[in-house]
Amino acid sequence: MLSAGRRIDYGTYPSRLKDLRKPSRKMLFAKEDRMTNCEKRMISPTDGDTDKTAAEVKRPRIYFAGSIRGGREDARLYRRLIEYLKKYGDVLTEHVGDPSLMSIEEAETDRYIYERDVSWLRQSDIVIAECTSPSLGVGYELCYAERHEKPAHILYRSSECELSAMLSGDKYFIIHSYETEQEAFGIIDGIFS
Ligand code: 6IA
Repeated sequence: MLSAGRRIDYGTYPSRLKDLRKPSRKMLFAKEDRMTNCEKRMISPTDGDTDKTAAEVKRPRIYFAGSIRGGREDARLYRRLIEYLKKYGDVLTEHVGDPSLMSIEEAETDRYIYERDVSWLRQSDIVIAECTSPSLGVGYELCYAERHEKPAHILYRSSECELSAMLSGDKYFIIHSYETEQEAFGIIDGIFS
């Protein structure tokens, strides 16, 4: 029994008592219920993972990058690539494939978008970028991936564009040229198998 007024030194006390300081699962889920989907994605990889099976925890976190302000011609293709990528992991950036993104996200500030996307980049296990439509943001994300040693794959249609030398000349990037969507799916199978 602890005597009244005695201080508990959690550093040396048995781990069962240390656990009293941790939030219960009920508290974690109550907190998650109040969060938006974006905020849920921003919590650290360990938070809230308590109830996940080993298989779920192991699923790679995929950061898919595709042009937004650089041009939305391929938005529907991005969506199909993202759907296909879900076979292999959790795609953190599903919004990149949303054809109505330009109107939905109008309320979000650029600083919010930048900080959220960089947080996802840090949490990701692999970056896959579709680079047919040139985009400053995608170039930035690829450079970030390299600096943080995330495997980074670039897919592009060589018949429609010429990749920047800053990408094609950088040996860090794994570059895949494709022409048809089926070929792109085959490349994704190859990346994850
Ligand atoms: O320079 P770009 O806009 O093309 O850059 C595209 C890349 O930056 C994508 O791979 C995204 O991960 C990221 N990015 C740029 N803008 C956004 C955004 N909202 N939302 C999420 N990710 C973004 C912009 C909305 C606005 C046009 C209304």
